Amino acid sequence: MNDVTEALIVIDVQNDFCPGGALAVEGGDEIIPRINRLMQEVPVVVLTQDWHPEEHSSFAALHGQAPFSQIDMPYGPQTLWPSHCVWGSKGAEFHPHLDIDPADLVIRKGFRPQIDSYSAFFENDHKTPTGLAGYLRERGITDLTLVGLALDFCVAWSAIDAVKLGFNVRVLEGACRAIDLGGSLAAARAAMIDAGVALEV
Ligand code: VGL
Ligand code: ZN
Repeated sequence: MNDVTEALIVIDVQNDFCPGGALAVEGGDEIIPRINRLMQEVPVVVLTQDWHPEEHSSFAALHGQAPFSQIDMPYGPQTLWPSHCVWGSKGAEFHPHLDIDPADLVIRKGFRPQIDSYSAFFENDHKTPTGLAGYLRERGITDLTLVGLALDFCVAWSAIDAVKLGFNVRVLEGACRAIDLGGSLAAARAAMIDAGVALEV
């Protein structure tokens, strides 16, 4: 019998999203002690890792454009980022204070050069699956708690996709930090509430 139905999804707690990193999120490292405690409490733990090839199409430098500008990709609008989480680099590693041992699964995303992947479930075309939903369903997981970086991008996109896939989803905002680019935090919070994500402290 399977009585384990809850999983903790820890989004992108990597060096490049923490202070000193290439796409640093303010206070990104402050959430780590709480996440480490949560990993002891929740029976199934999944970590995501943003994992880009050196020439990834979400990198501003590849397009000769300024970071944080936007372009149109075949799959829709795409924000251009400073180069970050290049696979094999220090910046792509999990933050050294994150206790990664309790993790059952590490899922990497964003490894295809031509498409970005904010969500832990689908790439930014909203169609190409990462395989995470199948993994969770096969293990009988119905309830997800999401934490990590960044609240207004990868956490929000993951949470909204998770609801669409039929999971009960809560986001612990106190265990997240946001990039907040041109109102993206307010927009992401509204979109999560609208989708049926429970926002908790
Ligand atoms: C993220 C921008 C680019 C995130 C990843 O983890 O929120 N944001 N790649
Ligand atoms: Zn990325």
